Amino acid sequence: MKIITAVRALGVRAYLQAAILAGGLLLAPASVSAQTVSLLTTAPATVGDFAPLGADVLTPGYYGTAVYRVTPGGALTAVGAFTAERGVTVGHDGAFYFTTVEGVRRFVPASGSSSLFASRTGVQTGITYHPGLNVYLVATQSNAILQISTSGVVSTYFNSPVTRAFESVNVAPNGDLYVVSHTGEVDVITTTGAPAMTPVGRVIDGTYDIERLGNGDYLIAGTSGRITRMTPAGVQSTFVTIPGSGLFRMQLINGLLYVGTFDNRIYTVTVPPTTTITGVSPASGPNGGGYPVVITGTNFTGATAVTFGGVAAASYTVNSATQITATVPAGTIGPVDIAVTTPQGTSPNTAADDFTYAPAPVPTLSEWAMILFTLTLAGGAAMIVQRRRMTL
Ligand SMILES: [Ca+2]
Ligand SMILES: [Ca+2]
Repeated sequence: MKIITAVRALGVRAYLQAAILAGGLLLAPASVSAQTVSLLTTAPATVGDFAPLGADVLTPGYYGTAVYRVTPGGALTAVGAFTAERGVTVGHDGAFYFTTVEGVRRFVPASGSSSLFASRTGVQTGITYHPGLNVYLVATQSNAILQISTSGVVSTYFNSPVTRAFESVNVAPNGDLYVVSHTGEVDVITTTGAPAMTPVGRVIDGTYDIERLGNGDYLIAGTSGRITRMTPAGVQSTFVTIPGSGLFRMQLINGLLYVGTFDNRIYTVTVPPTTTITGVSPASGPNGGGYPVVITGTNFTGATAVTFGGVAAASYTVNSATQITATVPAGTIGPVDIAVTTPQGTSPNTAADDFTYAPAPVPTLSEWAMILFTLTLAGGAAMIVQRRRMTL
């Protein structure tokens, strides 16, 4: 197995700094950002997208005469004798659904049998099953995204108001769609109510596929061989470059990014750990700030920023990879989102990172009683002083 390791410039610097600090001991810091690219196998044909089958993956031979099953060790076997196209997804019934020139074909690996599930030409590109909508969504390399019911009825789900060549459609954890066009545009389409599209950004590359990291950043496969990382705000960087003649489809499966190239190779790429917030204690406090809160989560090592509603924490200490103590900055009354930024990215916005600024505290009834008692004592003392003065 050929191993190529791509270490980003940031990772090299951090590694060297750690080596110098350690007095020459080669200790890699936990914050090193690097993707390891490994050649898994070479297929008889260019392969399309990937779907998990236990620890293995299934992938269509694009214009080949079979679909392939590949083990984690790279052993490849032909398992379905039909001509598939680019897309595959695990379906509502656990079977596999492939796009083909004649429509969507349902395949059951255990029996090796396949049948035409939905007859429709022009659905050669990406397919995904949306559990919330209980339909299959199919890109058409045009402005349209089709939906297919679980009984195989095809209709239009969405038509873009601007020119697109939708190539790969995928479902985010919140149920929204993230879509890439062959011409590089990345869009989010909301699925609650009437679908509505918001552009995220565009890569200058031919593009067949998109994926999403745990922190919400997108990975876009380019025909140049480059995988571009794009934040939800559209900021781009190079994630990794794969050798060979350009990238076709890719899929995150079992913590690895499976990538197919036009020269029939299948690579796996490691993905960075995700920074997430799982809890904040206390989850509310006075809006004046200046007190500590404990933030728990994952992969906090090397944190470079902690923010409350976009405002930097007054100070913070990374106690461990899973805990940060931050001093709350002043804010306006109401809820805000806490975010932690590390070399792996910024934590995604979830309910677990919510913090509420409350009004400055007013004394409780018992506190009022204490204040009254203190004032009475002070008043009494003042009267005694006065009397003594009068008697002198
Ligand atoms: Ca994919
Ligand atoms: Ca939140």
